[in-house]
Amino acid sequence: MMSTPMTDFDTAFAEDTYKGLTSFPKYLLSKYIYNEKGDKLFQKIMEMPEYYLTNCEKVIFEEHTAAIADSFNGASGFDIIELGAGDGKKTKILLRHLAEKKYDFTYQPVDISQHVLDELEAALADEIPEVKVKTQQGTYFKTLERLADYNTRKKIIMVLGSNIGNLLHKDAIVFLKNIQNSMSSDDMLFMGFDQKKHPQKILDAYNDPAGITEAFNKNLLERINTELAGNFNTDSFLHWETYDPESGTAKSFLVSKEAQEVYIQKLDLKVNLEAWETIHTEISQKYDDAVVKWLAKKAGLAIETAFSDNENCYKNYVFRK
Ligand code: AVJ
Repeated sequence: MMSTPMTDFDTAFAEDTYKGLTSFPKYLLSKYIYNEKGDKLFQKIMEMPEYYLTNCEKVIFEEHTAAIADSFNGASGFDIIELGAGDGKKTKILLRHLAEKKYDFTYQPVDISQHVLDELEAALADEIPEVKVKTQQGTYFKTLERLADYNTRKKIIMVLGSNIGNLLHKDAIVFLKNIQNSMSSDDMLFMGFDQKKHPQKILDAYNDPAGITEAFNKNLLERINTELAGNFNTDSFLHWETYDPESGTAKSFLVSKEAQEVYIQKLDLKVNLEAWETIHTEISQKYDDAVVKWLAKKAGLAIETAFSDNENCYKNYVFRK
């Protein structure tokens, strides 16, 4: 007899997990990696030598600080709205310059977590007290809508870290369109896109020998265990990374090393995995100018200029409506 599928879920995490593990092929959504432990593991990833993205973007900020500030064209004052600010390490380089040159601006980091914002605000008050900070707690798009309503100054919307790379192109276009909607003709979008490069360098960034990325990926299973009362044995899964140089898509998988049955109590769900069956967990898209131009166009945006490191490893693009 077929068991009745569950239809009422307590949380989006429960619902998305149910959907992903009853699909074929199986998948889980990478956004759920980021609980407290996932955040810490991502911090560690950003410090690994293999994870070149963070350093490349930092180099761009260091080497092109003045040119980036100039590109904002903000003589009559502007507000920097940063979506997903984190610890603001890279942004601080720019903020310091803007403060020194006495630009008339505010810095408005947006994050879902008030805790993250409080820490960032305290750090900025300590390190660059001249910067006017106005934290914005909330989801990206609710906040952007709110700001579009009452903010009359020029907005520079910043999204760093190639965070867009977790989205399939069709979802990236929706993401960009949402931002575009909140922009007036004077506003700008400043956004980081990791670039196509030697495939081995990409594979190494997502498959470090210390196993930090593996732990990060497996945190999805641990989160199911703790929040949904699952009994995944994380040792029975391999972390596996692929990169397709044609599409520019890096993909993370958890591969079941053996046939197994997992039970997730809060979903009342038995999950059967064959030996070597996969659970797809994350994409990390790599781009080139043509693809970025195409995505932007689809979203009603145009590339104004771009900043890059010497090896074109990573690029920050400036878009206008
Ligand atoms: C935060 C989405 C930019 O895909 O490069 C790092 C997340 N995953 N290592 C990325 C991540 C595995 C990261 N982003």
